[in-house]
Amino acid sequence: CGTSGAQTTVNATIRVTSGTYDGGCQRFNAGSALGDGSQSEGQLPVFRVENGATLRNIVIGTNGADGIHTYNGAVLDNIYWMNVGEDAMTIKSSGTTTVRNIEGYDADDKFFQINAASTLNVSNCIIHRAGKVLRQNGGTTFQINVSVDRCDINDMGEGVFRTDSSSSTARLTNSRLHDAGTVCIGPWSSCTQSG
Ligand code: DGU
Ligand code: CA
Ligand code: CA
Ligand code: CA
Repeated sequence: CGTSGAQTTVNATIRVTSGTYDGGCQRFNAGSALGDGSQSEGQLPVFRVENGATLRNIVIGTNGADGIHTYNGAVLDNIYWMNVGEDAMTIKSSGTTTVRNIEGYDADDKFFQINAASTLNVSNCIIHRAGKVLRQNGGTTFQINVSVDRCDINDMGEGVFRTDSSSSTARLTNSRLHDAGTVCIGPWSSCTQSG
């Protein structure tokens, strides 16, 4: 998807509860009812994807609000964030979230925010300008298992992976980093970079 697709304003979170929602590379801009894309907490997501459903071919425009939330697992494929809002994607409840073929810019703080014990597998991504690629919710000690493969990570203010949990694991493989800060921040049970 490029950034020149048809534009639509989203005034109520689009909920994807089964099957595949294919955005056809339209550009979805959050309306003010969802938030302003700043660092204020409590903004609403543009999309909420649940129960293993797939969200595909989406551009999130210059108001990203709270991005995409996943519940009980989800697949996100070919997503482009022109200007990440409060964060790009949040795992809200347990399950496996698979993210592939994504590109995102200008997350002031977090790109991926993980708020539940879960697995996140990311492949083929470009993340430019963020505080960090991933944050397990501050102060939480549940276990997450994260893999990031074949990504291009540029201009992180702080680093790549951050947790406060000594049971969580993270793996970064086959990726290119430039000004990406510290790869592993916090007491990860295991956190590795290879390839
Ligand atoms: O603990 O949960 O920043 O999901 C406080 C809150 C806060 C979250 C998180 C998020 O950490 O709102 O964006
Ligand atoms: Ca936040
Ligand atoms: Ca931003
Ligand atoms: Ca958020």
